[in-house]
Amino acid sequence: MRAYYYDNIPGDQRLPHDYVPSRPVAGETLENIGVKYWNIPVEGHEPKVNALAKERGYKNRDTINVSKEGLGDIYEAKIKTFFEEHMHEDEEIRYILSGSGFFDVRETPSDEWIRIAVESGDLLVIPAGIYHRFTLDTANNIKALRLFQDEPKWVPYNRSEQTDVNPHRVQYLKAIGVGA
Ligand code: KMT
Ligand code: NI
Repeated sequence: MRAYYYDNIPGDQRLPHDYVPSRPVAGETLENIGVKYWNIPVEGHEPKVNALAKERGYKNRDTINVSKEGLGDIYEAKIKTFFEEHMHEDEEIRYILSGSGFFDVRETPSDEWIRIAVESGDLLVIPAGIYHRFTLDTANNIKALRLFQDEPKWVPYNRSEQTDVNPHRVQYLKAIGVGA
């Protein structure tokens, strides 16, 4: 995992978009915005992932293969929706089994994008209420375990005036010490 501020230069979302020189983001900064991270080597990962899932109450899981081969007809549409800025009312938990990609999370109150480059062995928890998006990188494939607290549901709410007042968003801001 490597985190840095996204340069916001228009162009291919799959490119790194690292500033020159790079503006790295420290683990503490991610912690402050509620993003959690572990590295669990893929070889022999199961007991460790299971223990973490138990401890944090992740009762359900599935795997997703984001690639042309893995998604077939819905590939282009999925790539588009993954990259729309959105939030969820639950945590988004991803353990990367192979491949790589970028999760972008909004830092508040700066409203800057922080790009988190993930690869196999990375386990990322994106808190409920944070604005974020996902893209493949130029290698064009990632396989991930998706863990869920409850039913395997995944409802993205695209950022809008409504999501700004969504109770999960408001609660998130309160939890990170921003806003009321
Ligand atoms: C998501 O929710 O954005 C995804 O599932 C993206 C693929 S998981 C690496
Ligand atoms: Ni999401």
